[in-house]
Amino acid sequence: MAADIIPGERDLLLVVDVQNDFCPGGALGVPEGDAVVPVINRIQPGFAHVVLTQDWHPPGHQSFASTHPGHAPFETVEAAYGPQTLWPDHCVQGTPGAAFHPDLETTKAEMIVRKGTRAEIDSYSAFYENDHTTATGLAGYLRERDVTRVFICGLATDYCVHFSALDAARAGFEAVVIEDACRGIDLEGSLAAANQAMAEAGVAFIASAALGD
Ligand code: VGL
Ligand code: ZN
Repeated sequence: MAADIIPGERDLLLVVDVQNDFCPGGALGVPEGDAVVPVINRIQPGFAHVVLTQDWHPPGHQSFASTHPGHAPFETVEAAYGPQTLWPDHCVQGTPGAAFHPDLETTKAEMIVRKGTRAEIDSYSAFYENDHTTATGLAGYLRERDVTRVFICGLATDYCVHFSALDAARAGFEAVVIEDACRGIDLEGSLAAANQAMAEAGVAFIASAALGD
């Protein structure tokens, strides 16, 4: 089948959080999370630019249920910047759980964005921390490199992929989610809500088969 989309010099592949802790057996394992690895490896050579993100929390991070006595994972608490879902301890800086999945091709990446690095604030998006004002620097990087369209894949569809796609669109980039290169957590309908929010924000959805190789 002929490819519908041939990525060019102004396109970038953003690979979100393909880390051991988000794969089955990890601290916050996403169902079939590891299934994205061969898909992402297959499409990477078609992109001139690849950036990876890595969830990278210090011990005792604000998003960990263990930091909030009396609270359990997947409950919600009120943080200074709004509601915060509490997670099992995950992606602790320098631990094996925070490492990329061992089969993920990482040599092509031009940059790795680490996020959620400050103890007091979470960051789902690759662009802004959850206060929606503290920038990671990724938007500036993309503008300086003349990138206009961002293809997004990885984990989890309803959290870090979702918020990265919304912020990419808000920052003025074309945002395209590669659906079969993502998997979601789906906490209380979060996947359907995320898909709706992305569609309303003008995010496009494609299958990896639509990309030229
Ligand atoms: C993520 C929950 C907590 C993600 C990161 O990568 O989607 N989800 N930290
Ligand atoms: Zn996290």
